Amino acid sequence: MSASETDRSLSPDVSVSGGLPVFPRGFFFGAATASYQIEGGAGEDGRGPSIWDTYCRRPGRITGGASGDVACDHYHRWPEDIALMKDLGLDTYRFSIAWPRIQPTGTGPANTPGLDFYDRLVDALLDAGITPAATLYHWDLPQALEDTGGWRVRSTVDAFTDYTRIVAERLGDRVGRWFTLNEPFCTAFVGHAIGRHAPGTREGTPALAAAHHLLLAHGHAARILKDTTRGDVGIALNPDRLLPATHDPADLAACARAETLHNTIWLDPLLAHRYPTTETDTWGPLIQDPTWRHDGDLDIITTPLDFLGINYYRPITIAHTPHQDPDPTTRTATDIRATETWQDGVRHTAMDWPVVPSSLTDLLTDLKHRYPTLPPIVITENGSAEHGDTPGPDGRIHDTDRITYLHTHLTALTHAINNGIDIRGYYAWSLMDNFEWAHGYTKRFGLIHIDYTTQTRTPKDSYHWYHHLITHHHNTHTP
Ligand code: IFM
Repeated sequence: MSASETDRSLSPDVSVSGGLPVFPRGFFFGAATASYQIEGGAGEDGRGPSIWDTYCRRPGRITGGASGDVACDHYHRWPEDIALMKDLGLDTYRFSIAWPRIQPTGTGPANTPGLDFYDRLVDALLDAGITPAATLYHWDLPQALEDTGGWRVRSTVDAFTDYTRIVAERLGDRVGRWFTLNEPFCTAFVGHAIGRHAPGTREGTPALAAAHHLLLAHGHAARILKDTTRGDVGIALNPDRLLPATHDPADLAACARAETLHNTIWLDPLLAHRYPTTETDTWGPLIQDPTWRHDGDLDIITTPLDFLGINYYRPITIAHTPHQDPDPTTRTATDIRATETWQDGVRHTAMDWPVVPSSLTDLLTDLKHRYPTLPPIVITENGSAEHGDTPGPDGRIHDTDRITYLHTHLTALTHAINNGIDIRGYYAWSLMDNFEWAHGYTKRFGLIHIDYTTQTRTPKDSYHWYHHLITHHHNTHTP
């Protein structure tokens, strides 16, 4: 780990100085990306197809018919990208490893050129003084595993365990921080119930089985990483701050069901060795015979975490609605008589997401109350997609809305630290504009602008602001 990360004795005395939020000594700053969103090089060096390659080819699924075939061409331009990270002053960089580069069909021997790519990346990050932080799974499942049942079946847990061993053996001496999975909520429910992400299906019980297998895969991987590598181990979840649309009992009950779907189905097994007692209320017949849960699974899932990663963007307001599908046996896992509604009176980003920084403080404070065993927190993603994010006549990108978003959310984080929550670091999403899943390239989250025609990288004003914040932080704590 970099020198700035070695002192873990965080002082609770946090304040604001010179207009910038001030963080405790030892707090680290990073930026995050994910393999399919930036790498490109889709057919190179033996990489196999992933479910996202398949999904992107289905007509009408991705805005503009886009795919991650080329994306930001990071697979070839990574030296330039690391130079930009170094100039930015990052303490740490969170990237994800593409499973289909390591095992093109999801099982079998390692594909050496794929491993070599991440080996070079990790070494170059360390040379630049940046701690590598690797996510094992950010949604690009090898297509061959989907063909045999994907996350719905237990054999995919075994495959993930083998994949973890391969990566741990090659990179385990140098990666400083591991994330097993990114946002399993999205994999299980956006992928298998809403159908807006790969594999793009609308299922009921199988989506719940996928949720369980993801947790189990996490537990097995966490054990391997803890036993065989030098890095800290965690998972990146996206727990949501859910607010009832009104105080009407129907909206309150809908919000409670959404809590199970978004939050407790993940957090209860991980942190409290239990499944939520509200599952039957939420899913009815879909959950009543969970044959995919075996004795002993919770013991594996509850493997202690060195930290919990939290991806946070916005609060979600929930209102009661009737079921979309009246037949309980065919309804999807997200058809729980609850729907997201528009939040009036606040700014919305280009994703139409409400901007409410205080809900980050509230979310973290609430988690601490609910889970006394809450491990140290790392904010693994936070940022905003904004309109008009293109170079002006002066060649610069004056993304003041993004700066305000980052500034206010980082300030909200200092409030959570002041509330006694142990928060160790922050990764901005994202280092650069990239492939925003079903939105294709139409939503830009980056600190660095990408011209997708020329692949020119242009740091936005938010990049310079973040550089200033990081420099200020390190200067504040220089002995
Ligand atoms: O781009 C995504 C990322 O892959 C996962 N978390 C949310 C981001 C913004 O939608």
